[in-house]
Amino acid sequence: MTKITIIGSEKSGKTTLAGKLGKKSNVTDITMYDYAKNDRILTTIDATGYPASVKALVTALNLSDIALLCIPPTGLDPLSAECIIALDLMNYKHGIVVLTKSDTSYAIAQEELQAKLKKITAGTALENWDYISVSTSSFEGMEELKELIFTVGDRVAEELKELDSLRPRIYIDQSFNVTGIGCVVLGVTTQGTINAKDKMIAYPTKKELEIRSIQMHDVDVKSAPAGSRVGLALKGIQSKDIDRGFVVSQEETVATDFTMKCTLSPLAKEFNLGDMLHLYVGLQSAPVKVMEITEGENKVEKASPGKEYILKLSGSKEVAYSKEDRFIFANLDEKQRFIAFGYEQ
Ligand SMILES: Nc1nc2c(ncn2[C@@H]2O[C@H](COP(=O)(O)OP(=O)(O)O)[C@@H](O)[C@H]2O)c(=O)[nH]1
Ligand SMILES: [Mg+2]
Repeated sequence: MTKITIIGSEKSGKTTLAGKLGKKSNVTDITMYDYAKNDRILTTIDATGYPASVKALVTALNLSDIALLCIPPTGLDPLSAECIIALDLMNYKHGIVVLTKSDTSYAIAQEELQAKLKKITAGTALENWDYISVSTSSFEGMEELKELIFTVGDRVAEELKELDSLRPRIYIDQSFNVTGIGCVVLGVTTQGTINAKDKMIAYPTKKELEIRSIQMHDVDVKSAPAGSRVGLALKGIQSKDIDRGFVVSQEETVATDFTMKCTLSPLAKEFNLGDMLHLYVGLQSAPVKVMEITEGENKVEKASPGKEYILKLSGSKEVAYSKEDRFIFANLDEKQRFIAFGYEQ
């Protein structure tokens, strides 16, 4: 099972490409496309809510293992630059840079674009990503792209195996009521193995539940390993009590205020004490106010690009997370919105 997200700037060919990789299944601010052939299952997400919504981008990426960054022949623009900064702050390890609309360009120009992008992304999370030129009009590169996705997918599958034995966690992205079955949720097991009859808890509200049954790609299964996209019928909870962003797990921390060790992107704008930021963890987001900024031993008034700080942040929305979760921060008032990553202290 391979899960990818297609991102990039507007009109870079994302939606057209997603439509060539699978069958459209549901639409919110992220649109999913499914493909299944033999033992190859691919879920493609088009982060349709982006660029209006930063959350749509982070949600899509956190539901996937591989990112496809689409760059058209016109090259980088502020939105694709913002995507690169987001991927780097998320330390997004697996991805492919897709040079789209190759039918409207020349081989030499594509080579130059690739060289330029390699230079720009040196030292970032995108450093070792593969590059491929594709056209959804002439179909150039389309078969190679599918092969490449599954090759990278095999690498991801190996890594996910190591997460099987950890305690199970599921990021929930949809919940609804099915007549005769009850509460059904869709989501991704980010670590651990889940089994039918497992008793778990929905965070942040801490409601107990039991997994009645598990489906993977519409097929009933008894258990699902780390990295699976699953549909779960749940017992003991109603669909109105669980929503996008919830974490189903056995133990999470729930908080509204945070003390975070944060690293600002070198490409971020500075921010000040008292500013409102947005934090993102898993599929959740929350506005938080910067209450204290500490640099080394000293309390300071502002945080500057490329530096590390301890931040005290205060919000009012409950967020569920675990110690090892990487938080991403955005300042929605800036043009380039992604500014930092951090870990709870
Ligand atoms: N010539 C050419 N046009 C393309 C290709 N892919 C997409 N387009 C066109 O580019 C425009 C934007 O595509 P779309 O998929 O909506 O881009 P998005 O905004 O990134 O989702 C549309 O008019 C597409 O028909 C391609 O490979 N070749
Ligand atoms: Mg689109």
